[in-house]
Amino acid sequence: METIVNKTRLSLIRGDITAQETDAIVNAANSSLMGGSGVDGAIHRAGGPQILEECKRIIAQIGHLPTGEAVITTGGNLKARHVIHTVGPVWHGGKSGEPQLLASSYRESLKLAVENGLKSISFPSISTGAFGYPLKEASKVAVGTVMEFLKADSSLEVVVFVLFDQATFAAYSQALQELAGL
Ligand code: AR6
Repeated sequence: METIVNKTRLSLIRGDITAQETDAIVNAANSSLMGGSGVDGAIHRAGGPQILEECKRIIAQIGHLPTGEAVITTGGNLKARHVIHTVGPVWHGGKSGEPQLLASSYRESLKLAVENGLKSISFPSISTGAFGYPLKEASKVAVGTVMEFLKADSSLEVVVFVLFDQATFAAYSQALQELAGL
C-alpha cells in the first residue's frame, strides 16, 4: 500500500527490515545501544560488528541515548548504508508521555536522515514489541507523525514502513487509510 505525501512516496510493506535497500533503516533500540532482541538483534546480526563498534563509540561520548532521540551509524554489511538508532518509549499505560515520545522517535530519525542528505529510509514498528505499546495506538502515532513531517519537508524521496507480521501490517494499513483518506 502506498501514497504520495507532498513529494515523498510513503509505502507500507510486510517484510524484514534488514533486507531493505533504502539509504537508512531505523533500529528500535534501547538506551544502551548495545543490541537486544527483536528488530535490534536482527539488525546487529545482519549488519555485523561494525555497527556495535560505532554504537560503543557514541555511548562513550553521550552515556546513554534518551528515549525519543536518535543517532546514526554505518550500516555495516547491510544493503542500507546507514542505521538510525532510536529509542521508543516503554508502554506504561499511556499517561507517561508515551505518544509524544513515540512521535519524537519518528521525527528525530527523519531529521537525521535529512541532515545527512539521505533520500530514503525504512522504519519498523517502534515500541510495539518488547516495549509493549498497543499496536493500534502506535500505528496512528507512527503514520501521523511521518505524514506531518513529510508535509513540511520534501527532501526525502521514499519512506517505507517495513512491518514484520500480518497484525502489524493490518494496523498500519488502517492508520494510513484513515489519515491519508485512501
Ligand atoms: N524487520 C522488521 N520488523 C521486525 C523485525 C525485522 N527483522 N524483527 C522484529 N520486528 P521490538 P520495541 C518487529 O521488540 O518494542 C529490543 O530488545 C516486531 O515484530 O524489536 O521497540 C531492543 O534492544 C515488532 O512489530 O522493538 C529494546 O530493548 C517491532 O519490530 C527493545 O527490544 C518492534 O519490536 C525495543 O522494543
